[in-house]
Amino acid sequence: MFVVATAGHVDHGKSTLVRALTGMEPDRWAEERRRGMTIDLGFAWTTLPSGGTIAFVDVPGHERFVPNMLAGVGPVPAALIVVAADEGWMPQSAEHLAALDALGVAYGLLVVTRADLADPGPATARARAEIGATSLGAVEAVAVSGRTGVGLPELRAALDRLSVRLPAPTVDDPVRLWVDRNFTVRGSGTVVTGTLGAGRLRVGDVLELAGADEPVRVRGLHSLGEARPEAAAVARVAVNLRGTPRDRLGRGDALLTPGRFQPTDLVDVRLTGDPAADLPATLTLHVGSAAVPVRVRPLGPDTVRLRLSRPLPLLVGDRALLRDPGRHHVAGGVRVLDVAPPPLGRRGAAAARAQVLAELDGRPDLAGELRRRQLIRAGELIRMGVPVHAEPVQGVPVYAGPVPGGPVPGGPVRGGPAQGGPVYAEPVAGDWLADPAHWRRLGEQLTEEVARHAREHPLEPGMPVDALRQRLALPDRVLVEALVRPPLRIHAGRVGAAGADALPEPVARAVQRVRAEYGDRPFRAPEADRLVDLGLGPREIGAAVRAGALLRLADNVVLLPDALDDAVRVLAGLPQPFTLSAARQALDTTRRVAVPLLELLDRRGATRRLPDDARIVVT
Ligand SMILES: Nc1nc2c(ncn2[C@@H]2O[C@H](COP(=O)(O)OP(=O)(O)OP(=O)(O)O)[C@@H](O)[C@H]2O)c(=O)[nH]1
Ligand SMILES: [Mg+2]
Repeated sequence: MFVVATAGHVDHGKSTLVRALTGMEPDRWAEERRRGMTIDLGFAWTTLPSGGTIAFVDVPGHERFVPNMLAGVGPVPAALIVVAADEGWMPQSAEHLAALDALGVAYGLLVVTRADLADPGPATARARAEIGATSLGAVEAVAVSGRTGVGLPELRAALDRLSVRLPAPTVDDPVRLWVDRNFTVRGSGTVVTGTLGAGRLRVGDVLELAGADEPVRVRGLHSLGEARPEAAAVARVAVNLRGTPRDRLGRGDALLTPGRFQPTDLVDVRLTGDPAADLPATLTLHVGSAAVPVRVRPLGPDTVRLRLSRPLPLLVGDRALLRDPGRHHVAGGVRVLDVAPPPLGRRGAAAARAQVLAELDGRPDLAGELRRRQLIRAGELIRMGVPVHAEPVQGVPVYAGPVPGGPVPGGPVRGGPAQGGPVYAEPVAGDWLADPAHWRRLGEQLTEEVARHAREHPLEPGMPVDALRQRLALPDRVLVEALVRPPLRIHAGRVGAAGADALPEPVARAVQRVRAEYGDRPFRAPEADRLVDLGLGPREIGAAVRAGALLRLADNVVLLPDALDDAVRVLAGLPQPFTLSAARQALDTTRRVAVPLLELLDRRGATRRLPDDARIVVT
């Protein structure tokens, strides 16, 4: 199917033309028919000589209804510009053309109507000149009369030629269906209609409604008046939603493929065309079928920041237009450069931002986004309209990880030039992507932080991962873990040099002294004041225990680590079972050591305590 919107001044014969071509009535309302004037969008379709189907979105020409006109043309890629031979170029001819130009519409035809009333020559010449200066460029022109039917066969043939020039629709792209109408069908519930510009809809699909938390489910689909299991772009569609009340959505809302869009109320854009130097501070942004008041903050010569009064599911590269509703004037076209721009807090930030924006053209650029954002989740980039799988990126290796938001359309998830598949940026951890230079710097910073921590806390076995995450201002622990490279390693939630749990020099010396003094009476523990003399406080003892250099039986009761095995050997030589007193004498020690030592052996299963408090060695 091929969808085309009409455009042109009031009463120039747009609806008459659609009626003549399709045999259908585009003016749906009684009031429209009574007043002989289109107020809201109309829809009709027919078959072309080639056999292809064409659907029309018929728009109102009256200046009061320009917002309705914009909701109709917003999602449609081709236009039928209608000019009456007897009236010629008029104000809304100009305003509609300016809107098409602002939206970047590149395909169209000029139809000079009412050719039975006047020579179509002058109107054709003027309109051609005006259209030639816009995104539409040189267009074919056909003179017709809706009254006599003259020129209609030529127009049908011209529409066929236009349809084959249109770019092939991207049916694998995510769906963003801008709603242009909603109504209720008895027995079925809420139905919304729109022009499906990309992607594919199926009965049973679950979609997101931008701005609402709950998903919506496609209960039924109609296209060209018939129920269908599936509709692929480009198409006019009517979508029956299961369980969604009609007042939940209307014109300007969008139905979305889940996980592929992130509604935003702050965007940086480039003004296209001939933007006025003194743009009003408040304008209306028209995109898709939506019209949203925005606050305009100038940044560079042709770049501005827009604060939307409600979030819209916008993508980098989207075309839109700004209109001054008071002055009936298209203030300019808009190309979205950034849908998640940084705040402009500090002094000079706006000027710096203008410089960044000067480099952007609205084409998604993965390497550039990574350079500017340094660290970002792949899913977030995809939701901005920046594919992480499109182009080989200089200096960014092949991505072999999962792509969030479901399978990537148009190719396998694993790929690379060797397999002829798409090329991906490689996540550094999870689905985090990093600018390679930034990632290298973070690695260096981590090494420095760990070294500094080791100097300042020599008794600790490395720096806690969470402390590192905070020092490096990283949003996720997995990033810290991914940055750790040998000789550093992660052990028990800390990052340190392998052997960072080895003993600091003074502690090692103190342990050496214990060994020298107590080696020949291994079950005698140094008294508390002796430990103090040796410089073994609780922290030093903790470090020595972690390093396996001392064995802690209780507070301030430590033995050399081999004492445990020796004790079992000695106790096994006693008549079984044996008492605490027998054990104490055999080990040549005091109750201070014997009690916790036997309890430790019990816990380890080397000895067992009997009901009468005697013990046996478990063999
Ligand atoms: N003689 C003659 N009259 C025409 C022709 N086309 C349209 N008209 C008349 O012009 C008037 C306006 O036609 P419409 O088709 O309603 O014009 P429109 O462009 O749809 O108007 P809006 O939707 O209000 O912008 C009607 O009275 C039509 O009968 C034509 O080719 N020849
Ligand atoms: Mg009309």
